[in-house]
Amino acid sequence: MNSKKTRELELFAQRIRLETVRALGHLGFGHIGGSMSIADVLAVLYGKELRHDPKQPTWPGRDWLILSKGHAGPALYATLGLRGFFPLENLKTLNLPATRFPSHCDRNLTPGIDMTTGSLGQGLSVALGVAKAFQMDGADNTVYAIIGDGECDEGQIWEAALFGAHHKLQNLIAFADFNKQQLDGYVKDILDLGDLAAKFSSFGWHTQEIDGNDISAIEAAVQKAKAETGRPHMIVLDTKKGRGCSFAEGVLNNHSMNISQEMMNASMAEIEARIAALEGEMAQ
Ligand SMILES: Cc1ncc(C[n+]2csc(CCOP(=O)(O)OP(=O)(O)O)c2C)c(N)n1
Repeated sequence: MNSKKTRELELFAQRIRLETVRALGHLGFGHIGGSMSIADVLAVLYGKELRHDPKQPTWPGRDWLILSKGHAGPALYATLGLRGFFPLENLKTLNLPATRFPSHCDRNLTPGIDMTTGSLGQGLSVALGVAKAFQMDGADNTVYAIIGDGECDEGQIWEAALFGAHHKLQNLIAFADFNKQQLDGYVKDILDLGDLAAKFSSFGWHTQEIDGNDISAIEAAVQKAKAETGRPHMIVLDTKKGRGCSFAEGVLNNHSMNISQEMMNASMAEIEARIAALEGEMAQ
């Protein structure tokens, strides 16, 4: 899928990265690694798949997104700001006193945030509960959830996995951001997940494993999930923590970093160059 739409989504993902680096850089620190790894899936959701209306954030007909790894809020705020839920300028208050943009997602503060998250392990259960409610109502809303790989060390994830398969919640599409790192090290060293996709399959989920920083692969996987009935969906995203941010990508200690003005400016210049190149390609 190398269509014009895919190019637009690639551009959107770069803009999400740009605004995330700007907001975190303005604050001077924050969760850069796990925000960057999900920029591509956010671009596909908010640029194409997720039914939403920025003017009515709680519109009953909307699809839901629960960002269970709530510390990656800055990437979701950048996405929502770019979609027009609120002025991007507001992200300059990120994590400051009285802000509507705390470091972790809060549904009572930020337009477009569907669940308050930050205590890992809870979001998938809530997403399945919402999906169950839509199923009982015969409603056609889809519930999306993004969980972390470190987060999969939580037992509650596996209770949720049982629940989703038992209730045949085909209206739930979850993504596991398999960036192989968590707060203070590699997931395999802290509590190894083994074959994550095989585990969800054995719990009865429809499961896919894809390059999670490849827009066209994400588009195709969501389409495939939507076509498969009778089971909840887990799309394991093989990603890089810090992806697309030169001071964070490939760095072990990139979970929450101090960010100097120089680091911010250098990273933003690189992302802006990528945006200009994509815009140039699209103009041809
Ligand atoms: C219940 C709970 N335990 C511990 C933490 C502290 N914590 C915050 S982020 C994090 C690592 C999460 O790793 P992962 O889910 O892989 O996120 P990513 O690497 O994608 O940012 C931990 C342990 C928490 N927020 N909630």
